Amino acid sequence: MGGCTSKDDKNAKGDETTGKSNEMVDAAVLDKLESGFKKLEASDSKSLLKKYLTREVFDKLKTKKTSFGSTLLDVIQSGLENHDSGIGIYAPDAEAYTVFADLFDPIIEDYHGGFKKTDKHPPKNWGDVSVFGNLDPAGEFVVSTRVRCGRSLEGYPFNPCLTEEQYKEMEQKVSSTLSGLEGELKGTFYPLTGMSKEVQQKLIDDHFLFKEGDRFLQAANACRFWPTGRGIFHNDNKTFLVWVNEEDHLRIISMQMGGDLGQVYRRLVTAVNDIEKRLPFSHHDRLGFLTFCPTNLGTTVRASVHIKVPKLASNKAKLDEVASKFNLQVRGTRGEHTEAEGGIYDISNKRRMGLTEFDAVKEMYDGIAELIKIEKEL
Ligand code: ADP
Ligand code: DAR
Repeated sequence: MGGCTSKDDKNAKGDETTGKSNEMVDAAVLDKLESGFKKLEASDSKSLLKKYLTREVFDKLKTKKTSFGSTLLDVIQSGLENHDSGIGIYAPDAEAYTVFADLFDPIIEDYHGGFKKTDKHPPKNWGDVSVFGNLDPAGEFVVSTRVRCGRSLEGYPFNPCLTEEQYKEMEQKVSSTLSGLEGELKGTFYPLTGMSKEVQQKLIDDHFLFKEGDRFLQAANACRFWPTGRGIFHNDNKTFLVWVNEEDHLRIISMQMGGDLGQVYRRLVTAVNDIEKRLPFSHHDRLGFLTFCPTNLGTTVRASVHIKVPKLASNKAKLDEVASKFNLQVRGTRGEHTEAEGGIYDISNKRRMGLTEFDAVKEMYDGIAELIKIEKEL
């Protein structure tokens, strides 16, 4: 149940200055919220939604709406339907971060290692791109390296509030912009509409394309009109890719086999700087670059390796414990909410806010180097 209305209705629905709708939250939404809240409270969910959605916060926020018409239900329905969520909330539009700040701020502080509601994310800073070398020159542990960031197009809300027309408009805007990229970044846009299931599955299996039917995104109303407006741009050797309208408007990705984080990082920085000259991105003075999920705000950067550390991984709890000491997050081979296949783990920086792009990648670089050192000593 998406509460969003198109921006054009904003004048009828919301106040231009406060960004809040003066329309009441309807009874059906309030009923759904109340029953979902009670079920979550009674569950053994470990989500940050459960941890921070107290009865007091719930009662304070349940009658609020953004100028897009987004309600608390639009924010929390994924976590209400998936008690195994890690986080459980998404922002249906950028204003939600302000209107529902009493819930977003403690979750942001918890996830990003202490980014308080009074903190301000630092300006974009890619740092000295020559600093990072190869994490594993001998190729003993690291299978492949990837660095990605998310970007939202200015003037468009997030998935739950997008109209079918907007999806088509964004796809057209992005694909024509990316067609102007030169050199190593030169490539082709492939719409998901019309892509054969075989080609799609091969791209997913090779870790180039996002998986389909993510239940967390579906429950967040992020998959409406699928596959309209969705697609992937990539260069010939698939070391530079851009996802269009999966979870975020854009995921800009650099990746290659082996452990040369320096080359991967330099490629990403060149690409983002180039695209940024052609497309205006949504940026918030305090939260940094805006994304659908609060875990990706700020730098939006996730730098990861596909890595085999068989001794450390013989005890998964130990691997998680050691990784978290270096602010690293362990995922399965196919990414979030998946298991390792053939002993390959996706390990990346966890923090994305309250530090620069350079710092986020350095945290991964230093942490992975430590993991490899520990693995060698076992
Ligand atoms: P993200 O949110 O960064 O896109 P996901 O967890 O959704 O991450 O993973 C997206 C895809 O990227 C998955 O197929 C995953 O296997 C792949 N991936 C992540 N890191 C690497 C890596 N270092 N090498 C190869 N593929 C990777
Ligand atoms: N389904 C969400 C995912 C949280 C972080 N990952 C993102 N945004 N892809 C959860 O709460 O588990």
